[in-house]
Amino acid sequence: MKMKKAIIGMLAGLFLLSFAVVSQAGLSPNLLSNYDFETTGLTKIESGNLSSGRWYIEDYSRNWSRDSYNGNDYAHIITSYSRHLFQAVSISTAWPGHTATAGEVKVSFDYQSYLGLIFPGSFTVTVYGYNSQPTASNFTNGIIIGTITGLGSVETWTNVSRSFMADAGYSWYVIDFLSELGGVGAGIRYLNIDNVSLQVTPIPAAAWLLATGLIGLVGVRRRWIKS
Ligand SMILES: [Ca+2]
Repeated sequence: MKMKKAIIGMLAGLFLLSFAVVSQAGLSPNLLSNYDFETTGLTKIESGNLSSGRWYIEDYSRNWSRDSYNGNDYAHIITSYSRHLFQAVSISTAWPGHTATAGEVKVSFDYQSYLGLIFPGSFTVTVYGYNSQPTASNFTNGIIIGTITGLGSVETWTNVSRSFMADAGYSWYVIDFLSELGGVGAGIRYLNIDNVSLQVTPIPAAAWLLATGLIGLVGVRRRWIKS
């Protein structure tokens, strides 16, 4: 009897532990590639599927580009037009062995800008979730997980960090920066973006296996007690 109680206690403990592992997995590492813009340029979007981990821009003359100051590279735009800078991320590619689940999605980035004094502009950051690979024609048609608006002009680099709740775990995410800089006559309007991160709540594959395995063990134990 003592033995049986000890085994039951041990199984219960492991069972609770497995759920603790699943629920306390925390946020993933940064899923974005070239998040600091130091390594590769920005790709002009074409038709077809978007590749995971690449910064895309549309095919315009006045557009986002990679700029540099004092040895630091960043994404830069100087225009009064609406222009997208975005990256698509496949969870399975960006972090093998993990699946994003319903829960926290965290965005962080640094920016520096002059958005216009007479006709002040703005920029918007949106995170989308997708259940399949996004394409060049639907990169802003995903399920909106969160939007950041109302960011003003800042002379010095400033960090913005926000967390959103996703209603489901998506297989793909898109983070999109949309410039809407101030109107003509408002002086020089520019926006710089650097050090972007996107993190999601993960479930490690090992934790799932442990949890399902232990559910199976509890079933065995029940049969053992009955007999
Ligand atoms: Ca940088």
